[in-house]
Amino acid sequence: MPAILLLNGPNLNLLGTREPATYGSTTLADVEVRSRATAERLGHTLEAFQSNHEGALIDAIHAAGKRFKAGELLGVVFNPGAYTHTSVALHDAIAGVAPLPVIEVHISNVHAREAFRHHSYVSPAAAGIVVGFGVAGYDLAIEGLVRKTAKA
Ligand code: CA2
Repeated sequence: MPAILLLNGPNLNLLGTREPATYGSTTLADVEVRSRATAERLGHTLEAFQSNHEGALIDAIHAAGKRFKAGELLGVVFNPGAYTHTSVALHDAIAGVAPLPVIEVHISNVHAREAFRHHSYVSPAAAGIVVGFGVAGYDLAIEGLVRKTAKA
């Protein structure tokens, strides 16, 4: 069974250590453990990568595209953090490896926050979007990815 890649962008390594009112008190390590359990329950392995660097995230998406082509990867669950609202380069990276399915996740409801969080450069290239369910959104995104890619 192909693997699922869980990708997290800038500052998400701080999850569970600050701003609990917005992001909760679960750490990124906890999220990765829970996501792995969800993926395995659905018959997939999970690989996790976090970076604070835009180029490293782009490289990870390019590598995921190659592995998707080789049949080794089902898709990507991606929280691009603040790069969501700034990065044409991430948009182009995801569009450039189509049809690799990328599910965009946001822990908080970005639409209920500051106006600068309302626009996403990633969303037009994403296969699906999960917003505002707290860290449970990662599990919902894994489930959505598996359902979306299920062979009839
Ligand atoms: O709601 C989300 O998941 C976000 O992608 C999180 C980003 C934010 O810039 C987006 O607008 C929405 C911020 C990630 C920073 O995470 C932290 C977690 C704990 C403490 C400090 C930062």
